[in-house]
Amino acid sequence: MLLAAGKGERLEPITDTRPKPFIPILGETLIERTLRFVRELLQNPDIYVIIPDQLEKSYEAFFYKLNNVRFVKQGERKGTGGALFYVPKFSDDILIIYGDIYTTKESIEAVITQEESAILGAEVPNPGEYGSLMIDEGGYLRGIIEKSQSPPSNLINGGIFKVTPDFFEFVDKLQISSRGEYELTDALTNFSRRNKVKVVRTSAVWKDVGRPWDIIEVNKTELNGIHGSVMGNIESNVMIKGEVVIEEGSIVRHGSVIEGPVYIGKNSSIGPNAYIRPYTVIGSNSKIGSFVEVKESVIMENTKIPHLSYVGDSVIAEDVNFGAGTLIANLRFDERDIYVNIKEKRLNSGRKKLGAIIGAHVRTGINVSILPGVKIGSYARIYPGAVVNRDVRRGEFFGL
Ligand code: TTP
Repeated sequence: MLLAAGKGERLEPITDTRPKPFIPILGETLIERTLRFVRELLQNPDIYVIIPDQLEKSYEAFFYKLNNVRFVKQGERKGTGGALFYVPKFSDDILIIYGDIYTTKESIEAVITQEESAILGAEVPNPGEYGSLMIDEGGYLRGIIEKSQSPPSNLINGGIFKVTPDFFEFVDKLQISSRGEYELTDALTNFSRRNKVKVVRTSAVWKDVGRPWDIIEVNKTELNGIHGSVMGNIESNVMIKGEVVIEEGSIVRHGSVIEGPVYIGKNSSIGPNAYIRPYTVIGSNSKIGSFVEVKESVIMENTKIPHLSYVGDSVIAEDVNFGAGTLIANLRFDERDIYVNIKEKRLNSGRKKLGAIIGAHVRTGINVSILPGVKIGSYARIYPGAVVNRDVRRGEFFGL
């Protein structure tokens, strides 16, 4: 059972046009990657994907492309526990996975292969920011404490659980929490008082993809594991160094330099004379044109950056078009950490290098400059020559 009905507000403007689990991880999406692991680990599982009740057209297009899954719409009851009110009752064990978790296949396997109910405990340096796990001497769950100043362990709720069908009795009894949601973790805490829930510890890579720069980081992790393979067409006088994947139908035109690890999706065009630096992911049907430099960025499908641009440490959603000479700054003069506005708060990204977060269908005119940590809402238009020094709202015409 995959939970995919969250709002993903912290990931806006990227989640304005795509559900959070459809964040690209190289050529796949987060949810496709998890589904692939589950199908490799279990024989013919029944897979339920919990999706929002009201689906925008752009969301429908993503969800309904998933094959061999059953969709369950989450009605009005909010929260991770709220999602479970809408699923049918089962008589088998149930594996529940949050749709926004990036981890290894081995972490999922470690939960699945437990004889008894189990929860993944992910080791993180900052457990107080998550639901931290109270664990007894035998290694069993005693409870989950949300966002505690003195977390009981450095293991947190890893968003992967295996439970017996009677877990749903505890879901049915859920009360609304102080933050106005029905919390799956409350049901688990109550379930763990009557049932043994093994804590499966993992120190493997684990991340909930919640903030825009997480998109860069999880892709970076994935890129560290790739083996180069070139299926596309490479013109003469192109230099490719390190591990670079270039999918079918793509072309790298003469004079371009690609320094891996880099992933280039299907039917994209690079160059002539483009410079693609490490930890770049370019989606399918995109174009990176002449004298364009891209570094440590995730550029989604159908996006065109055709002439004379610099893109560093940025996330650019689908169907964006940059005017010639659009430049993204990724470093402050004082070299301090870059902050980003997230749900009305200014959050430290922890990165000294961070460019822009640009929503789908944005158009920039020629010679636009975009400052570090800026978010540009989907469908916005940026007037030629503008200096984008603040966040731009969805559909706004900036710089006139
Ligand atoms: P969260 O990350 O807690 O919530 P969210 O996805 O709404 O993100 P944000 O805080 O940025 O708005 O959700 C954890 C997982 O549970 C995630 O995969 C989405 C899923 N979920 C539901 O299916 N239904 C819900 O009502 C909520 C809140 C989350």
